[in-house]
Amino acid sequence: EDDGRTGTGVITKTAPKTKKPSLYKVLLMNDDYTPMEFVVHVLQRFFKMSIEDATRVMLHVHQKGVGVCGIFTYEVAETKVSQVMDFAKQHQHPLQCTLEKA
Ligand code: TYC
Repeated sequence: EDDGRTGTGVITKTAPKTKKPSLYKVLLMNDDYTPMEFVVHVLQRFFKMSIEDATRVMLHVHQKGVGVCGIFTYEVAETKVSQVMDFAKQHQHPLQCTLEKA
């Protein structure tokens, strides 16, 4: 600050606030009924994965029970979860997708 009058004020510069947004993992859960091809399609459609990456992630979830589809800001992660859940529901598959703080 500077009082603009006497010219004796101390000038203090504060660093610009550049708060990094918190990141969230979008998780896919395994189940016994959703077809493997449907899960691969979901990963390609909503997470822009190649067929090779989508197949890898799908098989990981199938074998381990859960897997990470991607890491995003809260708003993007929440949108992905909604899109996947809506799409699964439309096709009457019990596929579950959730988010978790990274
Ligand atoms: N376990 C399912 C099957 O055998 C395939 C599957 C994989 C389902 C991943 C959900 O998130 C999932 N048809």
